[in-house]
Order: sequence, then structure tokens, then C-alpha cells
Amino acid sequence: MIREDTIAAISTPIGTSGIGIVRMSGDKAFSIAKKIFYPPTHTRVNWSSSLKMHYGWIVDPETKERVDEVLLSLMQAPRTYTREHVVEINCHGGVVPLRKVLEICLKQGARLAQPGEFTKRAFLNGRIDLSQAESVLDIVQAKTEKALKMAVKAQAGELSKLIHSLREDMVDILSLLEAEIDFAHEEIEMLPEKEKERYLNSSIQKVENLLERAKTSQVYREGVKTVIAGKTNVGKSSLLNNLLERERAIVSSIPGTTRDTIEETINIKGFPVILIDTAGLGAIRNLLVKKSMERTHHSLIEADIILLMVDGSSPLEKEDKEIFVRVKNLNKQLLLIINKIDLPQRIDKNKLKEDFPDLAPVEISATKGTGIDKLKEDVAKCILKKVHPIDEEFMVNVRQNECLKKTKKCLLRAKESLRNRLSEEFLALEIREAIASLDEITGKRLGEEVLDRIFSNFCIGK
Ligand SMILES: Nc1nc2c(ncn2[C@@H]2O[C@H](COP(=O)(O)OP(=O)(O)OP(=O)(O)O)[C@@H](O)[C@H]2O)c(=O)[nH]1
Ligand SMILES: [Mg+2]
Repeated sequence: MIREDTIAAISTPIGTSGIGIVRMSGDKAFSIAKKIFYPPTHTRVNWSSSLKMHYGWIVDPETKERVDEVLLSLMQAPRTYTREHVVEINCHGGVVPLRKVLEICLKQGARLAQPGEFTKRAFLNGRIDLSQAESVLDIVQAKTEKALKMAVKAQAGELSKLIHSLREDMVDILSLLEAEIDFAHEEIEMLPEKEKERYLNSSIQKVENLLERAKTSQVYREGVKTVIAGKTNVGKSSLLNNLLERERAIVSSIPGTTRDTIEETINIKGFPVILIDTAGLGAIRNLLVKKSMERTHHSLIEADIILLMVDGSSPLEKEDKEIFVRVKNLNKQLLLIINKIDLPQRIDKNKLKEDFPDLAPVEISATKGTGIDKLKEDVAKCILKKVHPIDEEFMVNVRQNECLKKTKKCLLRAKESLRNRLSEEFLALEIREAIASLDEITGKRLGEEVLDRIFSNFCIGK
């Protein structure tokens, strides 16, 4: 596909920074740069060179005024991010110089890039497939180092490789089936039924493995919502502050200090954990408290893990019990925490055991930091119950996950046709559909509209 327009955008965040980059991609990128870039006298720019940087100024061709002192990178097609000619202008990182340089590029014939359009061009020009293009977004948005590693692996084509090999398997069966259909009148069976089933089972297994990875990816990409809940004053906010290693939430001895939910992301054993401190649950006294309670309930419903906290320095009260009932009804992963173990203990652990016979409480002191490591380990264990991280992880996103689910459904239907001894045509139809769903992952068959939707999640300049 030939794209005749040259696109330009500011590729760094808008704000004040050391440098900022204006990027152009397209046939006219070099000719526009020639019109606006001036090197120092007695130096020449070799415009046919590639991957070279040049020092100079951007000059407005209309007013002949110097706009900014810059470094210009020239990258000749096809060995560039987009496979087109790419020019990057490293300006000083202020809003005004960056906007001015971009404006000059646009006046000289470039068009403002849409979100993700540079990466979209890399895809459309065949440098990367769609799953690799999407992982660029995961790299940019990675919440932890592990998430970054997984995104980089997907970007390098690890997911594409597996999809490709799965597709090859299916194309093999399909071609045998099609041969059988073609020679149906001669009653030639290319593949015994048992073999067909074996083939199908192996493909289903491979898709299931990928779906398992998708589950793990979701944890790394979105984080695990972990809600700290309990009666007022048990030390929920103190725990949040301890885990964050800063005084994020107000802590006081007055019950009902926290009124709103407070959300912060931390890294526990490589997992992004979204910690949510909540208003203590208790009897509703006024409208404000009612609103706080609603927020707490909402967080609990959304939670992946609930850290249920009680105060070890006081006996269990009616309010504790009420919270226990509420939390149990939610059927979430639960960790029981006894806080304030630095104070004389008055809690009856046997009573606690009656309510939670299967849970061993973690004993901590949120203010002194005792037991926090053990708590982190237990949180990680909870997460590991949900996902099975193996070293060879890579990101699988929600869209890709949906395509894989479709593939699996088609393969299961194919197996059903085989069992019910339906004609080969039915089997072939399902496998063709399974292949089509895989192709949606790599972007082999997607309309412009779907592509636009995918790339619209990117920022401008990427
Ligand atoms: N000795 C001791 N005091 C603690 C500990 N954790 C919290 N506290 C104290 O308990 C009081 C309440 O702590 P918060 O962290 O505000 O409790 P909370 O559960 O967030 O309370 P609300 O926001 O009102 O629901 C404060 O005076 C804390 O200093 C602890 O481990 N040991
Ligand atoms: Mg609080």
C-alpha cells in the first residue's frame, strides 16, 4: 500500500523537559527537513546518509527566524520504525519550541499524525504484525519490570511465532480435509479419524496454553486489585502507608479518619498490586458516612483480593462480625490480618478461627513494620493461585484473548462434527473459521475500521 502523505507529531510528552522530539515519517520527510534545517556555516549535511545526527537550527522558512537549536536524525527507508523515511528533530523540551517546530513541519507539507499512526504504518508496511504493534502499547504502559519484559517479548514476535505454528498445523489438516472432499467419490481417506482427532486435540491444547498465558498477562498488565477492609481504626491506612513507604493516607486515632477510597500501585514480588485503602465499615451515622460506605462496598465488589483486618489489641466486636459476613458473601480471595501485635493482645484467636477455619491470620504491626514481609509473601501466593507464571511469558491482550477464545470454540465444534460423523465439509468449515480467528490476531484480515480502533488507544506521536 502506498501512502503518499508525510505525517508529523510531537513524540514526547507535552511539558517542560530536557529535550522533546518532533517526528516525521513519509516520502517528504527529508525534503521538508531540508527546507527548515540549517547547519552551522562551513558544515554540510549529507542528505543521503542514514542513521546520522546533525547539529543545527530549525529556521522558519517564511520569516527566516531561528526557532530552536536542534539535533536532526535522518533515517532512510526502509530500515526505520515505519519502513518509510523518518526524520526526528530533537528540540529543547518546552511546549512552545516543540509546537512551533511541529507547526513549521505541517506548513511545509506534513500532516498531523493520528494516535498510533507511526506504529500503524510499521504494521501496514509489513515490518511488524498486529500483535507486535499492539505490544508497543504494552511496553509504553508497563507497570512493572516483569510486565515490560513480557511486552518486549511479544514485540519481538514471540506470540506471532506461536500463532504462526498453530496456523500451520491447522492449514495442514485443512488441506488434507479438502483433498478428501475433492476425492469424495473415490472414497479416499487421507487421514484416519483417530489421527484427525489427535490433530484437533493438539491444536486445542496449544490454544488453551495461550489462553492461560492471557490470564497471566492480564494480571501483569492491569494489576491485582487488593482492598484493605475492616472496622474503623484497626490500622488500614497505616498498612497502606507502610506498604507504600510514605505517608500517603491520613492516620489518626479518631475512628472514621478515611472517608474516600485511596488507590496506589505497588510492586509485590514483581506483580503490580493496586492497593485500595477504604473507609472503615461500621454503623451508618450520617449521609457522608453513608457515601463512604458505598465506596467501600463498591471496592470490595471489584476486588481480586481482600485484606481483612482486625485489631489484635481489642476483642472482636459486633462490627467486626458484620464485616466478616459481608466479606464472606463476596467469595473473594481473602487474607486475614491481625494488626497492632506490638500492643498487649486482647483478641480471641479461637473465635476468629470459628469464623475463618481455613485461614491462618497474618500477624503484623503496621506502625512498627513487623510481619510485613510475610504479608507480601501471602499476597504473592494469592496471586499465584490465579496465574501460573513461567519464565517464557509474553503479553496477550484482551483483543487477542477474544480471538483465541473464538479459535478454541471453532476447534471444539470441529471435534464435535468429527464425533457425530458429520461430513468433512463441516469439519473444514470450522477449521477455516478457526484459522480466520487466528489471522485476526496477527492482523492478516482486519478492516480499516477495526485497525483504527486498535491504534486509537495509542498516544499521538507513537
Ligand atoms: N500500636 C499500634 N498502633 C497502630 C498500628 N496500626 C495503626 N495504629 C494506630 O491506630 C490508629 C488508627 O490507625 P489508622 O491507620 O488511621 O486506622 P484505619 O483503619 O485507617 O482507620 P479509619 O480510616 O478510621 O477506618 C492510629 O492512631 C494509628 O497510629 C499498629 O500496628 N500498632
Ligand atoms: Mg483509614
